[in-house]
Amino acid sequence: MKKALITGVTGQDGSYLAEFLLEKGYEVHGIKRRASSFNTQRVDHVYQDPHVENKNFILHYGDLTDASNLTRILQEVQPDEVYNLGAQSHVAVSFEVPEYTADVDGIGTLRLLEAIRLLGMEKKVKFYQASTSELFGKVQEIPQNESTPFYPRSPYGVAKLYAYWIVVNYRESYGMYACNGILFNHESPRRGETFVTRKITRGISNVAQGLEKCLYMGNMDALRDWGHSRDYVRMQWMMLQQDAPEDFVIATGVQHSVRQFVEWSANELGVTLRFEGSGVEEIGIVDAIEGDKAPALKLGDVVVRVDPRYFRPAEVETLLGDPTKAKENLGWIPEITVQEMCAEMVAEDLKVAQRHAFLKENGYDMPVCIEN
Ligand code: NDP
Ligand code: GDR
Repeated sequence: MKKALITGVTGQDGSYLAEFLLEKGYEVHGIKRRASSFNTQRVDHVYQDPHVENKNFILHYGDLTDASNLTRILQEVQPDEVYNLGAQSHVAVSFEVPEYTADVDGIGTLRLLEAIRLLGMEKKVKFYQASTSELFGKVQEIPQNESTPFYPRSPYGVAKLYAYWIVVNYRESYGMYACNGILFNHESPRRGETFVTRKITRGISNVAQGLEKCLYMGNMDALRDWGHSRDYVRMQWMMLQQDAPEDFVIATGVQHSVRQFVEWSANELGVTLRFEGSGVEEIGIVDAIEGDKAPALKLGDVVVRVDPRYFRPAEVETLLGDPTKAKENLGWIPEITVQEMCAEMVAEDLKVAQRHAFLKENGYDMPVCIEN
């Protein structure tokens, strides 16, 4: 039985990757952080009672800032494959915690690689690094592929640039099977609530259910190449099944604006609301339909206001990936379209909003967290 170790197992990708590897018959080990409240919601469905024999999903407390902890876990687990998905992954937040972001996302990668090397495991372990399209930042060519020059635009992007190069360096210096997946944005119903797609699907669902008054947005003109996390974790595994390590761009090759994503979500929700028999007028909404870029949002659907507090000190305006190498060399093709993904996300968030609204109507008012 192959063993995998996943940092960031409690995150969006970590949870889908754990499911995927368990289905493939792996013994999966994950590193979770100690938190003051439960933080394993995304993997609770694959959690196994620690009292059960022959478990194949095992969580370890740990942190990418703690080298001795990483060394001990690696020694204990003796993994065949290590997936380094752990990170302070929010670009806007990285401007507020730049040093921590550098420590976890940049030096954390070095700590893991160095622990593997010091334990003499560098010829045995295959290492996957969660690199990012944020490396391209202020893009130098369109679309971006494996040879496009990097120009990161945030402390997050710069930290991930260090991680990218240290992975290349350990591959070249020590012959490690180590590779970078340069992944473009990928989302799902498990996406963190403050990334833009989830903020939209959750926010509009809440507004529709009367739980919030308005959706406040930042730069609605930003362009992204969005895929589904489930498709992208498959590719993370595929990258480690080759004879030789290589870096790959993982993207759909299709680009849309944030505004477009708002429009799809509203349209998805509009259908659902009419189906439920509660007229869109009851949502009591709209306003930010601006200029000739106006989306097909209907007046009365949903209030969307632009709030400059969500602008970033330096913005990545446009990202569009060229996944030709992944398609040709590995036969990887994304199966879920961005529209299908949006529909899935809206459906999940609407269910949650409906539960909250039901409880509220029946006197059990639960606060809805609107931090974004
Ligand atoms: P998430 O933010 O959902 O998950 C990040 C994970 O890292 C969480 O499990 C988090 O733990 C953990 N983590 C945070 N800080 C530390 C730390 N100090 N030590 C150990 N673990 C830590 O991210 P995604 O799942 O979306 O992304 C996975 C990886 O892929 C990240 O490295 C991200 O930067 C990168 N990436 C993501 C893309 C995307 O579009 N999703 C695109 C390209 C790259 P906790 O749950 O406790 O917070
Ligand atoms: P990104 O994702 O920065 O690309 O990083 P995010 O969803 O946060 O932003 C995408 C674009 O939307 C614009 N935007 C807003 N973003 C947020 N979060 N909130 C808003 O209200 C808002 N309004 C507009 C942003 O300015 C941006 O242009 C994600 C993360 O998963 C990284 O870890 C990963 O490396 C990259 O994707 C690829």
